[in-house]
Formats: sequence, structure tokens, C-alpha cells
Amino acid sequence: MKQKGHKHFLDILETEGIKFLFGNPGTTELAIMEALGNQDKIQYVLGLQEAIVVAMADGYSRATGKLAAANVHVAPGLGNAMGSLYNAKFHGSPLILTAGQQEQGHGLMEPMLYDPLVPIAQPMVKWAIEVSRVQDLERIVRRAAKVALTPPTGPVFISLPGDILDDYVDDPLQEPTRINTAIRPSNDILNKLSNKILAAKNPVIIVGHEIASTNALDEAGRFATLVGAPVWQQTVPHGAHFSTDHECFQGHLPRIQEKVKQILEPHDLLIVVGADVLRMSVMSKVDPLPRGIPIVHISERDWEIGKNYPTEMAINANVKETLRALIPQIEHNQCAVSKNNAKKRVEKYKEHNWKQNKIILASKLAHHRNTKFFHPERLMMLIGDHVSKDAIIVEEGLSSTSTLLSFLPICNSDRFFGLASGGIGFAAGGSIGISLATGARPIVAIIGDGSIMYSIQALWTAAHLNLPITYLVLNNEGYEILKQRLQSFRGTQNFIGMNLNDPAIDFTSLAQSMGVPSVRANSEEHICQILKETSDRKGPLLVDIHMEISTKN
Ligand SMILES: Cc1ncc(C[n+]2csc(CCOP(=O)(O)OP(=O)(O)O)c2C)c(N)n1
Ligand SMILES: [Mg+2]
Repeated sequence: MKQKGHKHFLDILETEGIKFLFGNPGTTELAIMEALGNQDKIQYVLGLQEAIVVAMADGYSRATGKLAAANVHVAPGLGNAMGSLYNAKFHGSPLILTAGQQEQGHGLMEPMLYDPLVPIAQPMVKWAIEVSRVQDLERIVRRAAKVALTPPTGPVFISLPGDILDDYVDDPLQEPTRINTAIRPSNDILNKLSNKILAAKNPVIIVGHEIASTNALDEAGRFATLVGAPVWQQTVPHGAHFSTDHECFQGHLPRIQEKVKQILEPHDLLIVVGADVLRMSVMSKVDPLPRGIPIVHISERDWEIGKNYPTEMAINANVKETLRALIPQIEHNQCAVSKNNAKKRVEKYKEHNWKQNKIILASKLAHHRNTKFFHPERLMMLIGDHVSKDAIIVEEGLSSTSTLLSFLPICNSDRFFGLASGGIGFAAGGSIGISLATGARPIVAIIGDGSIMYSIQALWTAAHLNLPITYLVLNNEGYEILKQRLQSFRGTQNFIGMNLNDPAIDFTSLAQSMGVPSVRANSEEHICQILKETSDRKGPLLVDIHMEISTKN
């Protein structure tokens, strides 16, 4: 049956499994808005700025691992979305970003709002294209979905000129293609890998993103116990990459080259499972990898393997499937002495694992009882101890949340979503996508006052959809992390461009103005009560938490 391009576009998205279209419309998107009004399969989720639109889609795909779709308005809208698109690229979130474009030919005359879109999006996506014939629309959208979802996953971009959306197409709908990439290495390689691991006297494991994205927490735990290795989370701990309950878990590696080197020094084999290899933030002359440690690396992201360091066994495969096959192979190859040695190592590393460290850290914080201003580490302890077990934690708290993961128990792969790329502005909108993906689960979004101001309009969408998100704003009236760094890296306390206190931002009023109830936290008991109630909360709440500041004001 003949139908217009805009309806055809939504029909294709629907068969690709899209339930939400995150967007912000303009005149070039009116055709899509018209089509949206004539159907009820895809819900449009309005974001009040394009950075939020893409952050919401990113959050949705981070929480589901599934395809998300977002639509923005021509060149300025795409421009606004770029920081969030960078975050999605960094994380590898499979999303299709589309933008309306001036009609072909009309664009050539350079009307208002025109600029070629593909070159803008290109550096941040796996594939970028403009549709030039309505007959190609389906092939392009299906290919885009396939490309986004095939590891290494990531965003793709499609420019939709107005004449394409209003043109007629007469083709029956086809089916999506999904490439099955849940592959494991050959038996021969599994045998070699297990022998290599068993030959090590003191191996160490680094776990990362793919443990969470393939839901392999159990397999990774069994593997660590069997091998008898301490487990470190990768240096950018942006997800639920290992179970904090596990006896071998040591916490996450710091992003300090010297410290990582010290931690890895005693080991004779580095086993990397679905992680980035020692990704750092600030430059140092010290290389974090001690010389001579051989690396074995299992990952579905071939770009990551051997990217910075030669890798003896470089295995491009699905980590869950590989671990499931590797565990019985190791059990088969492991002799009694090796088994015994592995057990001894587990006993040794257990003594200063995550749980033990948590006890030590907590004892140091005993005297820091909070009153008007909250001590960051102690607040993280309270959150770890009191936040409900079913809550999903979203984190973008910078200086205040540096110890959150030392206190937050994590036992399933959708428990935690943290700042990944370093580009702030994800969490306020990202929480909305995560909430839509996870239904009634309570969300606790822990966000710095500076960071939330990058996408504060997200509160309106959270109120509009009445989502159960508790926003904890860690309010230190400034960019504390930058102040700390200016002080320690450059020896000055002249904090230009880092104070948000003149005037101070009134977060409770700001939230209320967008329909989000709010409260200022006034005691530890108050915070604990709020955390306890997150499971019963039906809609959003913003909690303004005034923090102690370690730098001079
Ligand atoms: C998009 C983007 N712009 C600027 C920065 C630089 N930056 C890093 S941290 C930070 C301040 C964060 O402030 P806040 O959220 O209040 O956390 P705090 O430092 O106070 O702990 C800034 C501006 C960034 N990382 N990303
Ligand atoms: Mg701050």
C-alpha cells in the first residue's frame, strides 16, 4: 500500500523494536510529528534541549543493551547534541540518531537552519548518511540498526530531508537483521588459553564493561575463584562490572599511573575480560603497565585489544560465552597442586578485598557526623548502606562521589550507571532513559551541582512522565574537582570560573519551577529516610544536599 515516507519511517522503527522516540522537534520534523500523532506504538519523549534528548536515548540503550532512537532538529539541534553523542560513542551505546533536514534542492540555496549534517555527525558515529530517495529509507534504517547493534556497538546517524518524508513509497515492510555475535573461541584456543592461565603463578584479572553488557557477573566470579586471582575493575568504573560480594574483588583500579603500576607489579599475567586496558585521564610520564607482564585479553571490541600494549593472546569473542566454555576447560586442565595454589591465593587476596576495605574506610569516617554540610565520603557511606537494594544508581558526582563505589553493594549488571567518557551532562537525562527502560525500578541519580546545570531541563521531562527518579544534587556551589586540581597541579587557589555562589543556585526552587517536588537535606536521618523511601516513590524528587568543601572558598 502506498504511504508517505514519515509513516514508513515510524513503521520501520517499530519493527526494529523501538518503543520510544526521544526528540525535540522543529519545522523539518513536522512530518514525523504528524505521523506520530496517527499511531500509538511509539511514544515520543520530549527533551527540552538536544543534549538531553541524546542523553535520554543513551541511558535507555545503556540500561537495555537494545537499540534506542532519537530525533533532533537540523544543524543547530545536532550541534547541541554533540557532547551527548560523544558520551554515547564512548560508551558504545547502540542508538540511531536522526535529524530532519531541509528539502533536497532547497538546502542548496542555503535557507535558514541549513548546513550539511553528515559531516557534523560523522566523527562521533559508526555510520552517517543522508537519505536521497524514499525507496532507500528502509534499507538505510535497517542497515543503521544492524550497524549500531553489532559489536563494537555504537551510535549511527541518518539525515532525513523533508522531501523524503513527504514522498510516497509502495514497498511492503521487511524484517530486521540481527547478527549473532555471541561467539566463543575454538576448542584449540580455549585449551591454549587455559594452559597459559594455569601456568601463571600470580595472575590478576581486570574486568570491564562487557561483563555488564553480556550479563556475565556469575561467570566472571566463578572464573576468578577457579583461577585464584584478585579482580580489579577497570580504571573507568562506569558500570556494574563485578559483584562486590565476591571474595576476590579488590575494587576499581585508580586512574593514577604510578598506583596502577604498583598494584600490577607483583603479577605475572594480566587477564583482561571485556575491559579497557588501563585507560587514564591525566597524563603521566609513568607507564601504568609494569614491564614484561604478558597480557591475555578477551573482548568483543577488537579496537580495544592490543590498542596500547602488545597482547599475547588477543581473543575477539563474547566474554560470557568464552567464560562459559573456558571454565570447564580450566577445570579439566588444572592439576591438584594448581588447584591448591589457586585456593591459597584466594585466601590471601580475601584479606584485603572490597568488603574488608569498606570496613576500614567506614571506621575512618565514624567521627564525621554530618549536620548542615555533608562530608562527601560519609555521605557515600550512608548511600551505600541505606539505598534500597532494588534501586538503580546513576552517578555524575565528580569530587563528591569518588568513594561511592567503595561503599555501594553491586550484585547485578543493571545496578549502577556511572559517568563514562568524562563529558558531564549525561546523568539528569540519562536517568530518564534508564527509568523508561526499567519500568517501576527506583532510580537514585547522584549528580554534582555543576554537572546537573548542563542538562537541568531534564527535570521537566522527569516531572512530565512522573518517573520515580530521586535526584540527589551534591551542592558545593562550584566545580570542586577543578578547584582541587588547580590547587594540587598548579599550586594556586585563585579559582577563576569555578565558583557557582554569586548568586548561589536555588535548586529546590529550580526543581519546583519544572514540576519536581524538592527538599533540602538537613540531617543524616533525613537523608536515610529519603533513601529508604525511594522504593515507594511514584514520581521524581530533587534533594539539595549542601556539601563540605575541602578547598578554600
Ligand atoms: C561537557 C563538559 N564540560 C566541561 C567539563 C570540565 N569539567 C569537569 S568536572 C567539572 C565540574 C563538575 O562540577 P560538579 O558537578 O559540581 O562536581 P564537583 O567538581 O563540584 O564535585 C567541569 C566543568 C567536562 N568534563 N565536560
Ligand atoms: Mg560542584
